[in-house]
Amino acid sequence: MTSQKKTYFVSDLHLFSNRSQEHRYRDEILAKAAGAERFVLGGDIFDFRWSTMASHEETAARAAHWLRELAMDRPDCWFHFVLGNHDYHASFIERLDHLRDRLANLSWYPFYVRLGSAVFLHGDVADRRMTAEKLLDRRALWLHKRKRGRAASRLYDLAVSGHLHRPVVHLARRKRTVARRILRYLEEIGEGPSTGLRNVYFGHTHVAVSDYAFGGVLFHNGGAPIKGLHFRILEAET
Ligand SMILES: [Mn+2]
Repeated sequence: MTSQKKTYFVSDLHLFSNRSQEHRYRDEILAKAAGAERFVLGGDIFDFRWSTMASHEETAARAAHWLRELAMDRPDCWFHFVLGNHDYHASFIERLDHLRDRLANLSWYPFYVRLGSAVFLHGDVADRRMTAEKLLDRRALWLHKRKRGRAASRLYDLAVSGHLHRPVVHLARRKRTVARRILRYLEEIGEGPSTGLRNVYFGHTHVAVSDYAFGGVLFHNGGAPIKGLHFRILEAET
């Protein structure tokens, strides 16, 4: 891999929610994109569920603006935008085709993107045993999901600042379960190890994982830029 051919992966920025510390990493994202061939944004980049904006329309407009600015600032980098559950909102999805048509370096995908020997996906497929069809059904629940109110949001922030949401027990077992479910899904959609799959990059769980081997594939997760959690921008092997 030459220095001009780098691919980066980031997920779970949860922009527009109180808990996001995306601003601490903005410069790093821009700097890495400057030297990269590709940058995969792996879902929950924007958070419609916990947005502090007045309406979904405003969140969608700001999300589109953020994406457009990023792509225009770094025209030599191709941005692959994969939706997560928190940005799988109708008001935003409506804008994505328009955005892609106007920008030369943006693609978007509802569930995953395959680049060479790697798959990039959000990871909510690992919430339970899931097929592609079940994932579609579950995601449909997010399309018109209402914003959470201010009180719920405040309680959530308190939980976050108290680290109550921190993943705790049986982490090793959890990691294996997540890897197994993702792999089963990938096999079902025809992207399994027999097709040359070597690396899987995912988010959603907010638990940083690197080089976790399962079923002949390596799994990686950059975590999330939320207080108390580990986060990093991953360089991907494709
Ligand atoms: Mn998620």
